[in-house]
Amino acid sequence: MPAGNFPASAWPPTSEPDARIHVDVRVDADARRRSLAEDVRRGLTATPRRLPPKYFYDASGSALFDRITRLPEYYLTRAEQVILDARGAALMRALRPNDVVELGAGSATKIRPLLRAAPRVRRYVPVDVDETTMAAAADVLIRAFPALRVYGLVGDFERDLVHVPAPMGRRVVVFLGSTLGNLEPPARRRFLRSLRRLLGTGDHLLLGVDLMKDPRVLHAAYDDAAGVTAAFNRNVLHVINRELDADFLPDQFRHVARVNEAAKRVEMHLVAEKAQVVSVRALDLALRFEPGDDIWTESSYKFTRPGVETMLASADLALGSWLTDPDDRFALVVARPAS
Ligand code: AVJ
Repeated sequence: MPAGNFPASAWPPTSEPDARIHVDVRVDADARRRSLAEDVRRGLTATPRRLPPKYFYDASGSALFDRITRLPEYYLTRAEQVILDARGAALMRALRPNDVVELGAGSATKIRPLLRAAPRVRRYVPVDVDETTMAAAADVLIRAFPALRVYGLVGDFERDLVHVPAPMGRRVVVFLGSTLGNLEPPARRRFLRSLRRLLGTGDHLLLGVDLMKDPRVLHAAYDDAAGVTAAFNRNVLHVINRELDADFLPDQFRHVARVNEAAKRVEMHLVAEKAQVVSVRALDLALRFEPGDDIWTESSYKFTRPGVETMLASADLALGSWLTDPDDRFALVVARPAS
């Protein structure tokens, strides 16, 4: 490429922010620490003690989750990928989006083959809390798709969907990985209603959900033999130690995964093995734990087709297609506005 027409300072062009990438930061490290502080104070002074699962995902938590997705027991990611590989491209060709919004986009690897099958997509809107990962993903994507613009929204999908820009033509909102299952039913309904506001006539939602199944299979997926999920669970205590100047001894908490069949969810808990007093200095808070005391760190809800239909209806959404893997472990759901 000739550099002759550019002033020396504008070359090489890699030092310039690309005009096809725009990043809107709605939550920075400080805002995140404040919401962690509030959630830790509320959750750890309540009965039962609990912590929201979104704080697992700092750099080491995200790396641990990545390892989880490759564990033999953790079937979710592979089952979803089987469906995406077999049906994703045809689905995108049928939905013909111009605008793709992805919630919890991460490194945007699942979306690439879908974008390949949707040549009319002009804009990709990833929503994620991790700005660094998003910036790197945006860079890779605009190279792979020369006609694509990326409008990154750095934020919390439970709070910041109002900042998703107005649609640029026909829209598909993508929410994969059964992350929806981490929300308790009331929060899930609120979230789906705010998601519904992103959709108009002719737009669709592509949703990945893990299905209810044999409790032994579920239990193994959340209590793997190599102990990666245990480390992932304990990581939230490392996050609190670092961000809020606390002194949890994570190794003195036992990882417990419990299948609650009636509630159709897998719960993760951290159970104190020894008596301890933990100080959370940034909150001026002292917490006493006796052996057996429990912190409920995650619910991972498992779905059924009728359950999904009811849930969608409560957010004015209607089920379109229901695609599962050959073992019926996971479903890729296509939904559209019901009215
Ligand atoms: C990322 C929410 C889908 O609930 O299965 C993995 C997180 N927790 N192992 C899930 C998780 C324990 C995961 N999601």
